[in-house]
Amino acid sequence: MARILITSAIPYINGIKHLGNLVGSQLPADLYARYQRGRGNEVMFLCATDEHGTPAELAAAKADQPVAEFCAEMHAVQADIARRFGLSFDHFGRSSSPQNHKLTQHFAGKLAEAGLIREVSEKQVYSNADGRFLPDRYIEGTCPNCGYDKARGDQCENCTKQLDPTDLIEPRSAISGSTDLEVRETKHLYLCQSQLKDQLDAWIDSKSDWPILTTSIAKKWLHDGDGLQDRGITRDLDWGVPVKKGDQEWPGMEGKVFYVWFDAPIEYIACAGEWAEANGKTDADWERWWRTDKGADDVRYVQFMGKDNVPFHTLSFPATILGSGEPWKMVDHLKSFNYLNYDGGQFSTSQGRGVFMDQALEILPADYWRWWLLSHAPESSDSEFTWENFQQSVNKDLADVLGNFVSRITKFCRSKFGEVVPEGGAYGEQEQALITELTTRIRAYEGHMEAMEVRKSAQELRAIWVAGNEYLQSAAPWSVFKEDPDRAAGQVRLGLNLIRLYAVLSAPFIPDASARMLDALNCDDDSWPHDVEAAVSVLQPGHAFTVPDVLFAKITDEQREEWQTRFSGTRD
Ligand code: B3M
Ligand code: ZN
Repeated sequence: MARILITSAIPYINGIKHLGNLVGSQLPADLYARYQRGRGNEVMFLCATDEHGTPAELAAAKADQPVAEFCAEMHAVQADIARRFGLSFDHFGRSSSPQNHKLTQHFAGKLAEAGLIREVSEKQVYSNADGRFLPDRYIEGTCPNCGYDKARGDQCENCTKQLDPTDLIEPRSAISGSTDLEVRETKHLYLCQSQLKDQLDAWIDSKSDWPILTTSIAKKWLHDGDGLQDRGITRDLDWGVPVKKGDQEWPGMEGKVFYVWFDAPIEYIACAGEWAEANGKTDADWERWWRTDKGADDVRYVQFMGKDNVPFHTLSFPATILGSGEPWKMVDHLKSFNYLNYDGGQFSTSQGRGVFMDQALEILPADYWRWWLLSHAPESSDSEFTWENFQQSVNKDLADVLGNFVSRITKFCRSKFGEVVPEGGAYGEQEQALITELTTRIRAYEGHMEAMEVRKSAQELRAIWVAGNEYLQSAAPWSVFKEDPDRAAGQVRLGLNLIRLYAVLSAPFIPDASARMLDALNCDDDSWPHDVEAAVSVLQPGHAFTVPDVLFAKITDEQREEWQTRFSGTRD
């Protein structure tokens, strides 16, 4: 049994995620986790909310809530939606957890001991009224370019000009509105990534099986221009992990927190500690996933993320781990995704454009979305969600191909033999041919799933469903029954067994429908079909079942048009 550690990029806390976010990390990670569990491997699948940084503070301010309270509430909301989408995390943690505070400070201490952190003096805007330094986007004023009076310190939203806070005319604090601002000198910590350049380069070179999308991004940051730059890892915010060296104070760093991108990936590790605490486990139980000196040397670690997150996972986070000099498990395979667009434009959280996870579930159950998103995952290039395409895939693949197969065979059986697997009828040549075809296809499906080729896996799965339909069409038990009921009984028995086979193979994509199929078959044997011949004989003559309700309803043109209109604008 292999041991597989899987993490998905951890979603920002600032709001409910859209379908583009979902398909770029959490959903394919879930597909892989479910598949590996289905194969009988030991899986640890971790995700969390990313709760620090300016976006969290701003979202809380907008919601008029203290940030800790906002994060706790939004975490519960995101956890609930994730559960309803069937995301089978072993733990859904929080980057604001005590475990992550401690581990982040631990890493900073180790990096400092290794001489990999330096202090830098910078000039920054201080608000006397607020008693704090202001990050760029907390400063507002009039744009020197277009005169817009709500331009932010980093950019003018009206004319898009990039700004420095000192460019603004009549700058004021976005928190209090105070104009009592001054420029002060302040110290920040920088992680000396440049010193780790050769080590990182060698590490990336050792990953010959990584997708080009991943390695090219890493190599670009390593080699382009002046090469890998040192990064500021502290910020002047209230909310975050306080800057400490292990459990020691850090002189000069009082009132500062670590930069969100420093602590967020560390949460992958801390999350395992949260999992242990939540489940009454010991430190050894989580360390066997993360410490190569404590059992993790035989773990395969796979990360899933959108392409914009690749630099942080191929350079910054590995720099933290390598620089610590400690034996932490590093990523073995990194699967990254392009973007999913929405109906001729982009999904946008800030503009509320597209379909968000909660809204999707108001319209249709998770499996409909899971199937469409995964079978159209933006792998080799960006892809696009359109309502026409969604309607077409759901109606064809799920309703016509899979749903219809299940309904036809169970109903035919009920009408001729009752709700039990019929006796008699040995499998003949046609059945053997189907078993041979399925064997080839299932091995191909496994290959694609192992390689995390999401679209190819979906295509192969669909072909497996189609093969069953074609068999049924040409075997035609409804005609055969009149002449040779015994042979028809064998065909029906095979058909019923195929439903079980499909339930097992399809579970990573459409877990609810799979469970309903097994339920209708009154069967809890969900073992993987290593031997297809044996797999289509699991349900024996005399085994009782029930005809399930319609597995997938078709999307009507009226529904499609209604949703198209409803989601054409922006949310809120
Ligand atoms: N929260 C960005 C994102 O959701 C960021 C990922 C962190 S992964 C450690 O795309
Ligand atoms: Zn402007």
